[in-house]
Amino acid sequence: MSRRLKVAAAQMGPIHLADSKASAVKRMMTMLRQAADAGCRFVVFPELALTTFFPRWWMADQAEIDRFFEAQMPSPETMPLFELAREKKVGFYLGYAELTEDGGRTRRFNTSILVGPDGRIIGKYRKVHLPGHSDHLPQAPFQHLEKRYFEVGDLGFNVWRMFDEDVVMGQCICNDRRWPETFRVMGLQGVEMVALGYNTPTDNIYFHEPPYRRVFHHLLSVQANAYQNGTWIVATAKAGKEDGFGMYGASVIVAPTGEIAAQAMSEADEVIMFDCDLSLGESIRQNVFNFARHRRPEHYRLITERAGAEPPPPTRK
Ligand code: CDT
Repeated sequence: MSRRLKVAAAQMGPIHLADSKASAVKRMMTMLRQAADAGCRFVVFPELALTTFFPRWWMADQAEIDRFFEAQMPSPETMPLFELAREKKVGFYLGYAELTEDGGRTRRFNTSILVGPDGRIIGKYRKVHLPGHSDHLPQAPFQHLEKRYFEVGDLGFNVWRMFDEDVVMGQCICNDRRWPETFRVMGLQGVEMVALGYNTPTDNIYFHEPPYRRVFHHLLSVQANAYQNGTWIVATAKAGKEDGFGMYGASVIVAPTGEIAAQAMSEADEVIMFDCDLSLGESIRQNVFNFARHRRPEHYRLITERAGAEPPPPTRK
């Protein structure tokens, strides 16, 4: 019998600083209903889906920063989303800012969760590849302060079994998609589908890049990683202009062949869907990317031993 999972990427348009978490949840519920009514059983929402992309703002007051974080999940604001998903028997991925007490220490992570169709949290991921900077750059057109507001995730890249089909599901967040290690670690656990949410500014604050090239790099990353690991990838943006600061859309459902099965057309709330055949990745994982037969880990030691590049000494002084 064929194993299939109809999934949706529920792209969100902008969430402004003044918008409440409850209003974001209401928008997500509208999209979850739309996806469920069309037969989807899994919905992927964006990274930091409850608030504006707050790392663009420099804030010094910890109480002000913590307004963007959740100390519990489900939280009072997100509970209606969990209840609706349970009623519709739809699983989902949700990104949010997590605040947790750990041995008397308050810790903050950029986090995502997988929620099963029974409304229970199956798996948690804390973002490993935090982009941006931690210092104040008031001259920049906007900032990217993830390194200031979050710790590096401590849970690694895991996979979980989901749904009656026992889909091997993985998750990661935004900048993680640019790093092949993210997907290879999940690939080595037999991943069949990866859920990921993102917030990617249309402009680069470090050097000039035309916006089309930023979208190209996003698509290049998810398409290549889907193919090289024989996995479906559902990548969902928060997009549009938040208080005037642009983020691109281009949410996509990518097949294990690397081909785009569905792509968002807007930078607003938009649901895209695809009925994913889970056997599609098998021929790739059993042939060209049969890891057990073809990988040579004895030649990959530098990948875990070294973070930065160290070129050999120059030949000419
Ligand atoms: N949220 C997030 O991780 N954004 C980053 C911006 C980096 S700019 C190259 C991203 O990788 O999309």
